[in-house]
Amino acid sequence: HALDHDLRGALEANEFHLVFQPQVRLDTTELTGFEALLRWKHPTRGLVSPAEFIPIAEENGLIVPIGEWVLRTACSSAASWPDMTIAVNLSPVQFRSRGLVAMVTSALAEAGLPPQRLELEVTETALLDDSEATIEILHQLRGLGVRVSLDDFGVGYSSLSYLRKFPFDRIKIDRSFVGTLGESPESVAIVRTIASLGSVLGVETTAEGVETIEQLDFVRECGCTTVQGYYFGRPCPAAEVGRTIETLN
Ligand code: G
Ligand code: G
Ligand code: MN
Ligand code: NA
Repeated sequence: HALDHDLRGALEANEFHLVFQPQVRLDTTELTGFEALLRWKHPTRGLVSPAEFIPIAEENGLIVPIGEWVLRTACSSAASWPDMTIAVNLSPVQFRSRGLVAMVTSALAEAGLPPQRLELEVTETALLDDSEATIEILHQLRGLGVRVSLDDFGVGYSSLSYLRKFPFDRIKIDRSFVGTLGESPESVAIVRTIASLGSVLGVETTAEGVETIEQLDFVRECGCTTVQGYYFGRPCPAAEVGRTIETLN
């Protein structure tokens, strides 16, 4: 794969950057923090979507150093913001690499970021294989004081059993459900049910991909606690975070 070859030099060549998407509380419409999302500016192809290059980086193992760069960069950016959380995605492959907990500890220390301000997003594919070992690492991460959320909830296989195996701080409802609320009674029922599940379990629920006022009103009425989506803001470069904070507060 051509991208495989090009990815190998991308970190060194400084071709990655992060963008940050706001997350907003539904009861007060206060900004609670941002999710860091990775972008790769390829020298000839231009922006390549993470949906395209992350699977390749997972395959060739580069996701480990790239993921470390993401975490360190995100923590150091967030350290200069007001008291808000920074959410960072972790690949399942990073859980299988040695030294994840030590790396997170060091990233927090180096950035001077209090652990409570870091939230790690894990998809259930991370928990699929070797789940005992992964759950143990999640407990160690939680032991550092960081928050842990279950990302893309509802699109995998046995989501519900993971809620019993580990006390996640947050469930992020996959944007495919929110995006189809207008045409799918199934999506309506699923979003309602996940929001109630979160409220019964005492776990925060974030509705992802909220783009319209109708979707916003619906997920609020369902009892979701936070939203993330184009309605409140697209992912923006670090330099624009300050303005986003001013606009939303
Ligand atoms: O930002 P965008 O919608 O293009 O992201 C596409 C996918 O890439 C999403 O599933 C998102 O979780 C994933 N992604 C974005 N940034 C990162 C990252 O830093 N690490 C990992 N592992 N996945 C990421
Ligand atoms: O899978 P994960 O939740 O980590 O990734 C979030 C992805 O969703 C990012 O790629 C981001 O660009 C995308 N995203 C965020 N908000 C919206 C939205 O309102 N609509 C759509 N279509 N995509 C969104
Ligand atoms: Mn995510
Ligand atoms: Na998601």
